[in-house]
Amino acid sequence: MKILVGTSNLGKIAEYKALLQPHFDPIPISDLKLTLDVDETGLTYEENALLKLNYLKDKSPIPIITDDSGLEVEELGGRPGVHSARYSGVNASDDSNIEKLLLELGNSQNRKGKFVCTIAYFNPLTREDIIISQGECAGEIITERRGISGFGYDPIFYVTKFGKTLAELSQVEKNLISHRYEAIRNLMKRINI
Ligand code: ITT
Repeated sequence: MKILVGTSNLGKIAEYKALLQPHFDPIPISDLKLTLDVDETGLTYEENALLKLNYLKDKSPIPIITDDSGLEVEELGGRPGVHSARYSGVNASDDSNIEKLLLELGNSQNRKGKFVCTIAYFNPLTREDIIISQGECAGEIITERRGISGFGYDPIFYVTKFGKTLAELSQVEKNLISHRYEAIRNLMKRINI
């Protein structure tokens, strides 16, 4: 079954392509000539995932998933959190976001952090209730970038179990442990796949 992956983030699209197969055939919004013009004004991941879902809900003839995700750093009281994408300003890049985070964290000893992903799912064919699912991935923020794969904060997010940052893992390895993987797994259970 086809599924619309409601994101304009190319890194997320690549991961969802792998995570959703073989159960779903993931379709990017550009294939349906759609864009995601949504102001992410929500205070929680769920609110933002729902803002994106509701924007696409009546435009898509096929099931849709949207997500809102972010990095929560313990020492920073959970920041950047829902503001992760635009942490360093409206024209933020992955690089400028990392730069700001490393500056803020400085030499702090507590470098624990976690990625959180909240998915919203709706099937316009059955019109059953929207399903929300969540996943998390724990790690530590290192002081320098390592690795080139993935996206966002991956180069500074160290996963003890692998002894590597997420950007040093292959996509297959990241997809075995990531917050997005866990959220998808929880979603699949809810829709009996
Ligand atoms: P869409 O709203 O179009 O989906 P976005 O990038 O704005 O794209 P979010 O609002 O959910 O998406 O922001 C998530 C940000 O959190 C993302 O831009 C990264 O900076 C960070 N992030 C989320 N998941 C990540 C991951 O797996 N690896 C690294 N950084 C991640």
